[in-house]
Amino acid sequence: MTSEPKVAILMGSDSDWSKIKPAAEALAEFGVPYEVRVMSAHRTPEVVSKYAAGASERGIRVIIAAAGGAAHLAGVVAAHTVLPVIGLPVPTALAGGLDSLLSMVQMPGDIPVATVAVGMGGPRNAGLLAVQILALSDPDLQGRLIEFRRKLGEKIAEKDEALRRAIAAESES
Ligand code: RP5
Repeated sequence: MTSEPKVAILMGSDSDWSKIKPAAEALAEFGVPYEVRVMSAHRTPEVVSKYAAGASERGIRVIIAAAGGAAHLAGVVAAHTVLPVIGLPVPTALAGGLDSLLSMVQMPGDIPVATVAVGMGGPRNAGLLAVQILALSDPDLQGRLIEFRRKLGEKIAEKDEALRRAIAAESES
């Protein structure tokens, strides 16, 4: 993106990207500038601490941190900044990513990480949650979120109607 990034999407490995891309797509949908970086709490700990400590000064307002397995990235990032950190657990071969989820969600008191779902809507929700945080101080963005929810309501109402019609047609035949 060309304008200064407001959200950072960090991931422990480039192998995570294909699984977390919907986070970036949600940010793009709302026109929020973001940057994407690969850095690891275990393989490149100095890079992570330096990045997290300097993120606020660079204009980053929310950090999304994705990792799988022994998923410490979000916690380590949160330890080095007071910016809100959204933890995005990456699915793995072990019980669908339960290892990632538990590694990320069980933070000790005082250092919060707002962890979203592993798989399913998790990556998209990470992006949307970042948008909602930014919208607290951006009325335009808030308006776009309200419009998004309105359209969502319409879509669900259409699906409700279509399903009820299909069931009624089935029972008549
Ligand atoms: C974690 O280890 C990464 O976030 C990734 O989910 C997992 C495996 O990484 P690779 O071995 O594929 O690089 O740190």
